[in-house]
Amino acid sequence: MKDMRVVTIQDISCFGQCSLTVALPVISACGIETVVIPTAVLSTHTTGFAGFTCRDLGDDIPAIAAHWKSLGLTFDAVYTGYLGSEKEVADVLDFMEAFPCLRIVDPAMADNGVLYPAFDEAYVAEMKKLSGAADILLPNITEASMLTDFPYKTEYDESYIRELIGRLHDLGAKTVILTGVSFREGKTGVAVSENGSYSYYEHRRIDRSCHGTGDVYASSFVGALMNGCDAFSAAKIAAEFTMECIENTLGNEKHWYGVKFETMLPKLIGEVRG
Ligand code: PXL
Repeated sequence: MKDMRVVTIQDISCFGQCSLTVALPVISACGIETVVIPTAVLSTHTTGFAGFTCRDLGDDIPAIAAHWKSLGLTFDAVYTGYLGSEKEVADVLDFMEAFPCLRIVDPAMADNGVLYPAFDEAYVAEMKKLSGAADILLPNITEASMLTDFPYKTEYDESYIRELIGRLHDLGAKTVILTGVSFREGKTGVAVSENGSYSYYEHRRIDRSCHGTGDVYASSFVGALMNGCDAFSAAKIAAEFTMECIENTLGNEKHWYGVKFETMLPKLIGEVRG
């Protein structure tokens, strides 16, 4: 297989096992060259810590892009996660236009019905544009409802999920991987919609909400996809890997801020490279 090169654009939360400190090791472990654009440096992530520092690096995105253009760099995919501001979201869209390749967007802006602390309506409006430009969009149900102005529900049936996905396609997203879709007690799963076909992968549900699982999911999805998996297989591998990482963290109350994914990497490598 051809060597693959992915550029991932998101913040680096120095402590907290999320964004770049997850994406870089996970995608690299999958055998993929992983290039990064850190959009901000934070002392920790923003959910659950008070007093975190944040140095915005958004102004560097156009400068980095211009330098890379002069070097003639190309990428097989661009994968975006948590971004700090509307301006950054717009700059990321410009980046995608300057470097044509597969566009994988994790809106990374909300969960459990609420926006992350740093964001507001203006951010959601800008994220709608980036999400609409995605070849592959990986939202959870909260993000999907905010992106489509469709009511957020915690209890729903398949017609609600299909409607939500349809609205994401109307926004412009080509393939939609909707995470955290649960139709019955003790189970959750991921709905995959591409080229007019809908499929659903159901797996066990662990009743503990963990920070950073969205990043573990999206990064392992990218790692699998770049190894030649189709979207459904990559969605399934990522779901199992994320479950294993959560199980690996259970019982360790001090580890509330992220998931212990590191010791699970050999299993992921076996799945995607096996
Ligand atoms: O995991 C998503 C994420 C990434 N980066 C920062 C965050 C969060 C979620 O809260 O705060 C800075």
